[in-house]
Amino acid sequence: MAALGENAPGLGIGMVGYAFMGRAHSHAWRSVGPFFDPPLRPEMTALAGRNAAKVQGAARELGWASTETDWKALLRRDDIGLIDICTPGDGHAEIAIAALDAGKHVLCEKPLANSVAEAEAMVAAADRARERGVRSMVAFNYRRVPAIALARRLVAEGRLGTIRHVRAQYLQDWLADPGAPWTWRMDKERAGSGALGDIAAHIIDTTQFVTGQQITDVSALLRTFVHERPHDGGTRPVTVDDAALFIGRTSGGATASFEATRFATGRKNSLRIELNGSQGSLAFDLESLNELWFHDAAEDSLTGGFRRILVTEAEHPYMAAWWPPGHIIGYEHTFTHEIADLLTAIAGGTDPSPSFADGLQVQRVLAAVAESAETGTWRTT
Ligand code: SOE
Repeated sequence: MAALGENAPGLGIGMVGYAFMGRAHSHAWRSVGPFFDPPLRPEMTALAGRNAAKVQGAARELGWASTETDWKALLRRDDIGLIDICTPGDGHAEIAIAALDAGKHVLCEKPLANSVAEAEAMVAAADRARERGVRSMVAFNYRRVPAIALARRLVAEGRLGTIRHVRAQYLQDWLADPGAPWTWRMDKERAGSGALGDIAAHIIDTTQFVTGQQITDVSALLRTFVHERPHDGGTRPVTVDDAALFIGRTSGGATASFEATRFATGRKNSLRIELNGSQGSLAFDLESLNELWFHDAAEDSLTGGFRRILVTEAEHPYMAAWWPPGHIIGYEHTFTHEIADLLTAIAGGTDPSPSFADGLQVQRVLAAVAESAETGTWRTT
């Protein structure tokens, strides 16, 4: 009997970067075949990074067959058909545009870029490439949490009626200690922004994905609590926000509030979203990612109320590929789902989602939030 995926055509992958996201993506490239039997068989062909010794070590550890010290070398290789960009934001536009123009499919980490202008140039490159059958996707992995995909389905089926409120938060605490070291994530040049681009971008995308509506205008507050952090025996300035708060309206007439912070002591990676509609509500927290809470307003008040859906049934999005009901999954699986969907779209000749255009829409919201915080006025996206 043929092993799963044995007859599927191969697709060589070249990945740039091997830190946190590179490790998460490597795990997904390794696990997608056995569990999803995708129509293209990914080959972990080459890993790129500037430091030869470090990139070779990372390739051995993560399962990549070869290495390059210049990402441009990946684009010249015939055995590579897709570039996976896991660098800080300041590298996204240059690498993605060059890769698409070289005829390579692209998967790019979020946020799509460090500015709207860069994101627009990336969308233009994606449009040019699409005409040649070359595809692109921005990696908002939380769309692929089964409970979040289920929430979108329930909203689309009208189970909530008209959405009136969205309440979205992304709470972390890894910077609450002023002694926590400086990293590139605190540098505006490299990261674009702080909590705003890193984690508010996720709740913006999640809101737009689940509701099927766009955020149209915002009023915002950005705050930096710690202005310098330890680095190389001295300190370095923090040039980004530590927390981003904003309210907004959506294209479907809902009101929305957003809070993203790295200073919520005790909250480690809590992406929460609650929707209240005319016929019901939904609530989710990433720290309990196998659960979706649902309230059906039609139920009688004696026994009605929020009830927990354990999102592990074969009928639930993505779950048929994994374990029997009740056998929960985790953070890393969201990346496997993302890559399974990407490979299916490429093989089927369709556009994967979220597209670079979706990434640009998120970028416009990020820019509107930054402008609103600076000017103290409402801004449209
Ligand atoms: C760091 O804040 C970070 O790793 C983000 O960059 C990721 O996108 C998020 O999934 C978890 O937190």
